[in-house]
Amino acid sequence: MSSSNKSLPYTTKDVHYDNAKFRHRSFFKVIYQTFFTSNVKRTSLSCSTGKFLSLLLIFGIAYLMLTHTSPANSVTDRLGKGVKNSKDKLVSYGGSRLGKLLRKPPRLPPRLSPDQKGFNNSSSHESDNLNAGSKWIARQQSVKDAFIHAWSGYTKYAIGYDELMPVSQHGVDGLGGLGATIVDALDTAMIMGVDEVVSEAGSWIEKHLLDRITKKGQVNLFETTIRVLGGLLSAYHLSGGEQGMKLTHTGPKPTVYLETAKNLADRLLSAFTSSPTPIPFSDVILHDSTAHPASGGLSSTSEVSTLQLEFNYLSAVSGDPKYSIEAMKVLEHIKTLPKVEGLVPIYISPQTGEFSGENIRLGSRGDSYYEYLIKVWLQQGTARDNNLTYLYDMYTEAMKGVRHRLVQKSIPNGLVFVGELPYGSDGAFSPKMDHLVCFLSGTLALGATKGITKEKAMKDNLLNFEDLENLKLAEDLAKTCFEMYAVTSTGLAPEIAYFHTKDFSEGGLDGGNKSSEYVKDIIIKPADRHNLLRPETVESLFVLYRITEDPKYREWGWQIFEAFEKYTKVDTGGYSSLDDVTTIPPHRRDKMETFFLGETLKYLYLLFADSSLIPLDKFIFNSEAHPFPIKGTKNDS
Ligand code: DMJ
Repeated sequence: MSSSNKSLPYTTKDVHYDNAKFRHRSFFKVIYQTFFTSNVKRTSLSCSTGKFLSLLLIFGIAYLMLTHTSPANSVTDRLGKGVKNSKDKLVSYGGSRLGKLLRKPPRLPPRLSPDQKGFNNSSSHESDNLNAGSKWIARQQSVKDAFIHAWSGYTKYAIGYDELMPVSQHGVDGLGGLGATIVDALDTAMIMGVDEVVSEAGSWIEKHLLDRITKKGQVNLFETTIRVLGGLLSAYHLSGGEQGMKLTHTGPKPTVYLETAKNLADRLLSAFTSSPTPIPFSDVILHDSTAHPASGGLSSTSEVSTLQLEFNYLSAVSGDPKYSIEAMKVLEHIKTLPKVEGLVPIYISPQTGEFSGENIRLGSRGDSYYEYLIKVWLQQGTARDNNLTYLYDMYTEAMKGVRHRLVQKSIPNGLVFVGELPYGSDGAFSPKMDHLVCFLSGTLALGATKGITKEKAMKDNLLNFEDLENLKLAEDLAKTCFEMYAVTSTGLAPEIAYFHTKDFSEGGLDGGNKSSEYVKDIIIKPADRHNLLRPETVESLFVLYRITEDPKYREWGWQIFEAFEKYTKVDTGGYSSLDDVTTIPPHRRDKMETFFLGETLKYLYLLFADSSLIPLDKFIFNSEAHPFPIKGTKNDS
């Protein structure tokens, strides 16, 4: 695939950007070069008509120079100053009416975000590359605009609350009241270079978060770890902590993020230490550092196994091993439990340490167990091969199990999907796939090449049979996840889809887009038609684009982004989840989930960015898209 990509219209190289093309040249240099370095021009100067026309041209240009006032700051700058939507991009250039008539917009370089600087265009198809590069830079800018619009709604109506209700213009504390949107969004703002948001979010954290942590009540261990602890830790690294990247020069000192993270984690540790087994309780009372099981007593398998990247990284940067030790006990314990070809039930008991029930799926409550097996191993970097190989083995076995037990193809058009075993290994297969399962495509690709491109991995002979199988499944699954969007009237995926198979069919429940080739393959039940602005598909498109360099993943991501813009954007600020993606106009649910800023927009931005921004062989993204450096790598991008 990747070798053939070389001849496609755009590859990662195409986003390389030759800033020299737009280097500033002075007015006099332009005139000099125009009239005294070209033979043709010299000839024209030698006849009197030519001289007259030349003088006219010089006066014309001089007139424009004098009447010209600089355009308002660049789009990037204006966005940084709070411009809220693309309509506001129409700016007045000033000057006289004649000037306006004569003047073309100056050919200025697009303002580059930190990541876009230093591109080096060495391709022979320079202008094609430049066009393709400009196209993706413009699209990246649109995602940044969307982020600023989302943030502006949140700050207007919900600052300090966990989430924004953009339609009713309220805030709501659905995650325990730690201002989750602020912490989840912070590193996205750093990556996008939106300094105003970095500074606003950073100072809110500095002023309020510690106080909230010491006073608030019940929080969910998993949600608080991936969103708040994860967000603080990546902000610590990206703002220069641990000699990290220093993507930003604004906001508080990195140690503010680290100290807040430590205080929070010290309280979260009670979920581990109060449990009679290595499986933590699901809920923590922050103000008194106590913990208890969820009602019903069980923890979700994905929740207890999706804490380790965060706790490991905190141990690494704080120098205190206690966080890592407690979190890793969970995986060491799960290693000893019986499984079905590496697949595990979605519930586990903190009281007994055993799995509970037989329901096996890679959707809700199961998903990130599989994600963290490989990511925690990858996080070890250079220490991978002498440490934690059991995680790699568990992952490899589980993915074989997925391919053997859970993967089927739809009819009539053969979309590859991952179904469920709700009654365990001996029960019937269910052709149900949560949108959440779409994370798997990216994880499979990452696990196969360990973050380098497929082309390089193939050239260096690094892919074994399992890797190739997993990569193939990753690509097939990404297609299916994309078609889950394309098959609906709105172009947005439902929360859950069913697939038409020889054993399962239900008429009249299609997504509404009759022109989709897959309208008969994908079944959407009325109760599953909502869309929560989830990230999993664009997350996988981002990873697959980085690994395969196939531009179709970028085009798919753009199509999804446009649908979000069209149907979920709320004019007054923010984006809203939807009740039904199969009807137009879709009814809005009035909720902007924190992961829309923390994950969805971040992954879209990175999908359109140069691959040197947060490279996948140097960073590992936690389940909420917060990047942590891989051990032993130097992150100087
Ligand atoms: C996020 O909070 C995380 O990605 C989590 O692991 C699963 N679900 C949501 C987004 O859909």
